[in-house]
Amino acid sequence: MRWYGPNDGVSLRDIRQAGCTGVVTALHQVPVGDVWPEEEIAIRRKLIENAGMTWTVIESLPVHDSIKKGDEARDELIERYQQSIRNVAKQGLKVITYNFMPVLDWLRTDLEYPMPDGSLALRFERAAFVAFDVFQLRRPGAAGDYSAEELAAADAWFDSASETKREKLWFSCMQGLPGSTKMFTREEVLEALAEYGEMTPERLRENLLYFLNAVCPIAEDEGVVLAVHPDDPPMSVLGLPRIVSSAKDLRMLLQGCESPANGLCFCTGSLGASLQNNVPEMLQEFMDRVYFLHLRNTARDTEGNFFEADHLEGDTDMAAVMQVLVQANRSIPMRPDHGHLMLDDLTKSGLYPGYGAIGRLRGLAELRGLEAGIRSMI
Ligand code: DNO
Repeated sequence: MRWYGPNDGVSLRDIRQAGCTGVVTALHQVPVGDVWPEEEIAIRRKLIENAGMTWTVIESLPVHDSIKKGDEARDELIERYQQSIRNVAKQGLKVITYNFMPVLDWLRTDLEYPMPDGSLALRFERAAFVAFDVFQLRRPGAAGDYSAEELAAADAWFDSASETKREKLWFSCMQGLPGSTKMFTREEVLEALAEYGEMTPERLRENLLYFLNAVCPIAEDEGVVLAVHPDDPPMSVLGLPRIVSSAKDLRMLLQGCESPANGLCFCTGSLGASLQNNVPEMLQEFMDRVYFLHLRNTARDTEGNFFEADHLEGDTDMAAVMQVLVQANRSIPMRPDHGHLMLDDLTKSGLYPGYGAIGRLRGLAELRGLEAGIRSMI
């Protein structure tokens, strides 16, 4: 399971009792772009080992926006990233997860979407998101990025929303980076978006490949691999392109840097939120370069809305995914992702959205049962 560090409301003991042998974590206290100091990596590793588990997967070693934008500071920031790679390798870590989403990481419009059983899920509602962009963030030029129907739906959503609902939308969309309790401000987001200027998918991809071709040789030498997390949601957001959303994107990413250190964090939830993606087929195609797995499920519709369903429900055929994995017979670190907020977690504080203990424990237990069942049949 993912652990956000000593301030996480979920303890290492909880994670161990959920049946985990390994923990996925990051030094969230180190500002994006700074080198991860080896001593701090060692302290974190010891904490986890003292709790009876191992730490081999980092999630995430974030890539600075200068590298994504390809501005004049990028070479210096890439050198620092290379140094962090050396430092984590010295501490025995093996997989470095990162993403190439401009400005924001994953994004939802509702962090407390009620399920029929009273648990709470994460949801992305297209009309609410357009309303956020056009009426709340008031991004310059935002209205021009949407169709007349989308704008009308956003208008209707916003008109009928109570003040509390509007506030919840703002709160959900402005969550800071994972592991941070600080929300973004409107100014920060608008400024960061403006700095991207007229970014095209081609240029963003060039910047990604420039980064990969600079860091993968170091990773290879150090015996570690990189694993890119797909875009979440897998579509252009706030007027900026996203380039890790589809099978075509993944092909270009792997072909553009052929180092074996260039790999994927295959997230069935992020990829599965797009109607274009056949997740089990994609897993089969990219299996050799999958170095880390996020297994979760989404229920989606044709309008671009989705919510996070129970791990074995939703639109991705998780049994088919597990079959591909079992047949590949490789040992790949895996974690359940984004559980529902449920049972005692509903009244607990200090939890990060999607990262309560019990919902993820349920997801993990279901996935392990599915795996055991499939293994017993072959
Ligand atoms: C969401 C996570 C992502 C992921 C990063 C990787 O819960 O899957 O935040 O960790 O995008 O850099």
